[in-house]
Amino acid sequence: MNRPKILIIGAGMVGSSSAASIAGRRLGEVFLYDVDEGLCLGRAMDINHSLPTQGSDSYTTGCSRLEDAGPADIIVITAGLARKAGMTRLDLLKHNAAVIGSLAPQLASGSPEARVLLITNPADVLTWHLKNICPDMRIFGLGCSLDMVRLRLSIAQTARISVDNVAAMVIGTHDDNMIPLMSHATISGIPLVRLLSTHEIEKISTMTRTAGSTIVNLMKSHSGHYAAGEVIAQIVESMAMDRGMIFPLSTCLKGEYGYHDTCLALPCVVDNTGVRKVIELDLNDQERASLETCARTMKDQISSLKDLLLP
Ligand code: 2OP
Repeated sequence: MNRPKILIIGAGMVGSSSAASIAGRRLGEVFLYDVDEGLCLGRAMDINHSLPTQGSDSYTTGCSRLEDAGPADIIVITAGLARKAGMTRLDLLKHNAAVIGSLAPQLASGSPEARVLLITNPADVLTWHLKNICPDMRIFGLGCSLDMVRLRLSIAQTARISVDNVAAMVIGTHDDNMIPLMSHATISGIPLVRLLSTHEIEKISTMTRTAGSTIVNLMKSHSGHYAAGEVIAQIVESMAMDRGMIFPLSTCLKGEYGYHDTCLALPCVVDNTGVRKVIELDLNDQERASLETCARTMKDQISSLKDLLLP
């Protein structure tokens, strides 16, 4: 990809944090779209003012009409309501499904070749929704990528080891059912189970699952955005620079792990084609059962979505 055009949809906190991090990493030409013209123009100006200190000339252009951005190589969708205290991600489904549905035709006609990363919650079922409307587009969701970073951090802090030496994976769905794969986590190749106690490992797993809700409950009317922005920028970097990094993105499965016509977060190799491959892990019986719980939850969410979409 030659200096890709990266379109961020939604200039809220997650969208603008992502745009700032993508521009700071010099990944391409950034467009920040929002229906609120003042918001996207102001955020773009603020982001651009930060770039000289980072040696970056990946300028951000604010736009309130999607057509002004032109065809994009990479699209990040953050538009929609964010979670507030007391809300589940599913509470957002009705409103955000309508937002995604209204964007879909313009994305399909304006940027049919784009790799589309969907962030808006509930992200797994909305990934299914968008892929269902635009089956020929390369669409995937954030999945458990943010949760994976939270897990790595928690392991590093507990073991008092640099996070650079921690490898860990979270799969399933970006909700309370997510599966931190503690049996697969390693520190410099040494299985975590040999370095930390069962109690410590259970505590890390719980902290990972509850981190997003903890932030929302602390801030009441806001959810986290700094970490999401950085993780999104890293995924975009893997596409823009063809790095082949591995993230647990949510993709619509075609038989992987035995599932069809549903979206689950599983380890994906991300390169300039988008998701090159879903990696099949050897799961133990408990992990397999937990993945089945995620799959059942997704099935219910897809049914709820279909009911909502009935005329
Ligand atoms: C998070 O996990 C709100 O889903 C978002 O922080």
